[in-house]
Amino acid sequence: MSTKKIIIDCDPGYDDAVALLLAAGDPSIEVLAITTVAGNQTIGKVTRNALRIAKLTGMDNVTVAMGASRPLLRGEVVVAANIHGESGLDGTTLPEAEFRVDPRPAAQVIVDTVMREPEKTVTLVPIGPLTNIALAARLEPKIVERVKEIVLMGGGCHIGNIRPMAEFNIENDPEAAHIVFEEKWPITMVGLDLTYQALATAEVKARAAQIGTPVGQFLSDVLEQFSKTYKRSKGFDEPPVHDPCAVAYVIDPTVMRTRKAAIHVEYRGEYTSGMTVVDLRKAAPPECHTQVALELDRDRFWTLVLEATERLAQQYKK
Ligand code: PIR
Ligand code: CA
Repeated sequence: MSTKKIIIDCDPGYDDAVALLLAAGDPSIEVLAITTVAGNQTIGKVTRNALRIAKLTGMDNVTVAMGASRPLLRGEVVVAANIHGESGLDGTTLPEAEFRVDPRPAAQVIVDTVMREPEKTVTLVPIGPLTNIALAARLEPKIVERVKEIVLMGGGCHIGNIRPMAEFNIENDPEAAHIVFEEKWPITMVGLDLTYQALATAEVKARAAQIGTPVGQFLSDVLEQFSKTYKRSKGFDEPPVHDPCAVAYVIDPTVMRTRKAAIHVEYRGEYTSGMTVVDLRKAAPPECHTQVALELDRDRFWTLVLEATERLAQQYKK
């Protein structure tokens, strides 16, 4: 099996943490870099969380680079403390880690990594606001041709979460999202239509609790905390665990049904700013470079997450 090389651009965050576990524990994935962006919490907090998760999962040697602290044009980042808490991972336990980040900004690390690796071998997996990815595309336009694909968590075709028609990651930096979607790289949008099928059910949480290792305990705590805050803040009985869905698609694209469709980001609308407008009226033309994920094989998805977590009982060695 050939490994898939990815850069995870994240804002951990409970579900980002699960995405990192899945990437660390799946044998088909090689994590080239973890880059951070302000989103669920401020940049300092999410970067600290990323470093600590990297330590827990044995990814100590993976480059971690800090990225944008605010959107391209909008004022401050709108954090999601109501969901992820003041720390971004409230109620969970992680090992302390030195604040050792790459001296380069995230966008530069993305550019350098994509330009260093052979053409069309690196997949970008953004699971936070798209600020770093937009900056990287402007810093070195050649990366657009050079990446294999982008598989992102964000947007949705029929629903929003932060606004009626806007999803949090897109709404936090709609101008950056617009830049990313208008570049002609292949994009798979794993949005809310898909992630609302990735619910942490009682059964999933029971299976996580049974793993019985430090990483298993962390996953279990994350899912329990996420359940509590999603119930309190949004009234959901079971929380949608968004971000690992994007990683799961990289591991095995057949774990979800996707459909090719033109996608544009609305960044000027009075009520629709941050909306991803997906054209599902008819079959997309062959040159269309975007697709949307629509239907998840839930069992296979959770098996990927749980088995990856189990593997991390041993140390991460790849
Ligand atoms: C999840 C997120 C933000 C706000 C809420 N309410 C829930 C984060 C997740 O980390 C995910 O990447 C995306 N944004 C889902 O909208
Ligand atoms: Ca996220």
